[in-house]
Amino acid sequence: MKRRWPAALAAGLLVLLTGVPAGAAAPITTAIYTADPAALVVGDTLYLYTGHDEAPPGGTNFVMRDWHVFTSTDAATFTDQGARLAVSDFSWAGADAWAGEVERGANGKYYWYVPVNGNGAGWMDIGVAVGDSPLGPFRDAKGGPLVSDGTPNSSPLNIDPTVFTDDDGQVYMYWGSYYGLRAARLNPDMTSINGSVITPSGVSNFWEAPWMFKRGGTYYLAYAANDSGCSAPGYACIRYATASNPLGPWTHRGVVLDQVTSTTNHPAIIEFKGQWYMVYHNANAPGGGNFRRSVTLDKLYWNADGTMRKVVQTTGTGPGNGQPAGTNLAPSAAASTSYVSSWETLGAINDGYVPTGSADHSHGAYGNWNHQGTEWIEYQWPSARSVDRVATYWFDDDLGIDLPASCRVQYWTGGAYADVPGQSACGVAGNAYNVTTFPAVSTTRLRLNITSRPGYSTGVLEWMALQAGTSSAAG
Ligand code: FUB
Repeated sequence: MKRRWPAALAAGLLVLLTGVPAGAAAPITTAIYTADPAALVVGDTLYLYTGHDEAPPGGTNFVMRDWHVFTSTDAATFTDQGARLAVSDFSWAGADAWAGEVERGANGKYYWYVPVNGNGAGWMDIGVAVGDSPLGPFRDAKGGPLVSDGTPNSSPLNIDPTVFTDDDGQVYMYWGSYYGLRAARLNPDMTSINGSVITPSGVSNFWEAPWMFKRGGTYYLAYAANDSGCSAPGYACIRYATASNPLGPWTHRGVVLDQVTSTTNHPAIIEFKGQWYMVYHNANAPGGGNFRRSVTLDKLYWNADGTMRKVVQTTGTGPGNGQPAGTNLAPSAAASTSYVSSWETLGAINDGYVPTGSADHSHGAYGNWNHQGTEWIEYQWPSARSVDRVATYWFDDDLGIDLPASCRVQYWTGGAYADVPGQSACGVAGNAYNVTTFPAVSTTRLRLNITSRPGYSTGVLEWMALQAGTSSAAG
């Protein structure tokens, strides 16, 4: 057995947190502790391959012996298919079932790449198991490590493989930790490296946990970073980079997930049934902690320029604080306005946050102080959307911004703005979602005209545009 990763480094650990903050995402299970998700879609099923935290309460190091598979057909309810791979399946390893990923080979078999603490010289190694289906059964595909400390130009810590198959069939693997990102081509056998291990460039502040995917013609690499620009000391955030070549050079694009309640974090980003998701872990399950983590997921939205919006960590349990049910089309729209104060944030109105009250400025707010009279906010989509209600959560700072006197919903007819016909009263209550309903309109632009009370300006914390005919928050 080789040496263990010291706890303080393993988790970047300086602080133990077990509290569950309001607004934190719900775990896929509370029956066991799970970590380090990888996601795969096969047919109509979303598979999550996770680590399994078994540290005792108050434990100060990872106890991880096996990996579980969870399945879902709606990305809301997950079934634990049990432990489908274990350290004991690798005769040459003895501990530490850390973060793995499954990829389908050209031969139709499923390859599960995992870091384990091998019995030979060095530290963590990467092994690979193979199975005939996404649920296995899996067996060691190689009889020894695919990557070890003996691999030329390997990472200072050979963990966290992410495996990606390009459109031309070439398979790539990225991996590493301790700021040591590495990449290589795999051979068609999926169990050997083709050529040299490279050190990719441009992946700013890389710490560990890479996740590679492609959207359109662009390659994306999300990864855990732990720099002071994104997280408290000892905690990770998730940054990402893009490239036009699968081996880089990469261009850093920013933070896609803020720090969570566990010191570590580990992303998987995937499209399932037309919706993108960020799958990650935190310490939010009852009794959770840095070594008793839980996997969760939240919706991920894109900007028109191909950048990712920062993921909003939600309860995942449906509407909260009076939030109306239904598919909210606002996060996928581009927002604009007649005027926003330079210190306020227009993007707050469609970030999906559930305000705790009209003074809740914690996720920013749209505000137009010191303008008075009528101003507007607007959503625009690249193609027409069918909307039959909006819900407005007003911002009121008890200073210059107050609840409005009135409001009106308008839509773009193709040549001009017009009041949405048949709309119900446009509510101006504080501390609540004000829902305005109307017969469905199909439009590329929706506008909210807001008229202030005399002497005040107006503001909005959240403006939902609900897809016609939807009533489920999961939509
Ligand atoms: O779960 C053990 C390690 O912690 C993983 O390999 C890292 O990604 C971090 O989540």
